[in-house]
Amino acid sequence: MITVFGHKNPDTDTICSALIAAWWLRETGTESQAVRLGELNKETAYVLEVAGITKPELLTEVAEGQEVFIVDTNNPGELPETIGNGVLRGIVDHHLLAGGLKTGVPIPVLIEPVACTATILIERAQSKGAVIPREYALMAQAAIISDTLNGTSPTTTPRDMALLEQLPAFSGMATDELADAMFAAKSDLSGLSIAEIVRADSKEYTLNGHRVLVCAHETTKPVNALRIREDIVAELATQKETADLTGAYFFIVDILKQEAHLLVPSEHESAIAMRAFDVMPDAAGDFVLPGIVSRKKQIMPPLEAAYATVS
Ligand SMILES: [Mn+2]
Repeated sequence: MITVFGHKNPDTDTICSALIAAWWLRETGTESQAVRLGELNKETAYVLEVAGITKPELLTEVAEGQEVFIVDTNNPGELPETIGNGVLRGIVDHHLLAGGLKTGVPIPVLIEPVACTATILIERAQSKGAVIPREYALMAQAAIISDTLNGTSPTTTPRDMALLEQLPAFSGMATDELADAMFAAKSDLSGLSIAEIVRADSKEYTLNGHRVLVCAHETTKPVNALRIREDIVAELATQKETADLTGAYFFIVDILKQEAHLLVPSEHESAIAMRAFDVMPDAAGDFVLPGIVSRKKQIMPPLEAAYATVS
């Protein structure tokens, strides 16, 4: 039995790709099951509901000798601390090679420069002649919509777009219709604590020896987050303190306007932001960054460059 999972703070690609990979492993004769490393966000919960798929079980630790297959990350920092107990059976991902994972034997590793892990998995299955079942087509379509912001993110490749055009024939749902519903679900902050909002789509990075938290809240209703701006800034300060981080950043990514609104908790982040994005803060101390929507492609490279000069 192979246990399949993606990264902590799971997003739609991580959950859907784990489910798709587990399905494909079963189709090819290997018993397998998808699990999750954290709570689902509202977008992902909506997608599973429409697909008619039960939420995967929560995995808190990897047991000694447990066979695992990893999707949508290859970074040990985004995996359970007990990952070393497991026997790694494969990786399918679309992120930078982080290093640090160890195996006792060679395993299949497939990391490709596309916008979404589900793209790689579905292409693989189709190349072996698979007809994608409705629910898996829908989850793949949703994962691509999520990771490409429905084709608008600069991470989008022709391979992702080709599937976005092809998958509705199998899922029975138009891409724009699915995207609108997903983004509405993701933009709804009701019932969430400030800590949940800040941590929902956050990743920790080590830049030139400095640990920083970079949160991306993708939304079609930026006003929902801007309304609680003060609380978010206070929560960033708390997270910095408790996790002993050098910096914490909260990017409100306006999917419709295609711009980011950056909230920061102190002078440190403000100075870094000015250097990284060559902008001045507004009256509230926030930064408006036109055209910035992708953490991977547009946020991390300039942040990394800015931290390169911080001792
Ligand atoms: Mn992904």
